[in-house]
Amino acid sequence: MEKKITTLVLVHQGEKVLLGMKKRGFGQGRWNGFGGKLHEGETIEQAAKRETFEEAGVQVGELEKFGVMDFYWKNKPEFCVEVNVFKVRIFAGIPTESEEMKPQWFDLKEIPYKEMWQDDTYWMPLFLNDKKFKGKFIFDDSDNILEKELNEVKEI
Ligand code: 6U4
Repeated sequence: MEKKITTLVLVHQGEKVLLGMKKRGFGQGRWNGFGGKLHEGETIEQAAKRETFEEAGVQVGELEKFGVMDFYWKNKPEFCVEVNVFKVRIFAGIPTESEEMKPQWFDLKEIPYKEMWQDDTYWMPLFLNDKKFKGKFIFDDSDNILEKELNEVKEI
């Protein structure tokens, strides 16, 4: 099994959330939080902070872990992406476009689900209501969801 451990950071302040348009690589063309793979020797939290700074130019405060999900593709059964989702409420700096991401604030009523990973439709409402979750999703070759499992949990 080839498992890719990744991080995903969403800055959530009151009625708005900071997302970034992914300009290249995995998930290109979709709005998402900031994050990526771990560098050698890094903890998941260190990687989450580093990626958020590299991609959006902001230094984040305390990270709260909100979810862990495993993503599989039906035609690539040996491959799995684990996404560790964090919420950040405090940050320093001005969100700034990078080579990888174009950051933008979204009102909670205007989250662009049609231009996001399909799984976001399911877990984002939990996340925005401060609920923690664990999940597993299986996609087809076009990243449409074939199977899903998503559960609210007390602790991650
Ligand atoms: P590099 O090393 O820059 O080529 P890149 O192609 O940018 O990597 P990666 O793997 O570092 O991508 O990061 C992928 C990002 O996408 C992580 O923040 C996790 C996130 N992600 C992956 N699958 C997702 C999914 N189904 N739903 C979601 N986020 C996902 O909301």
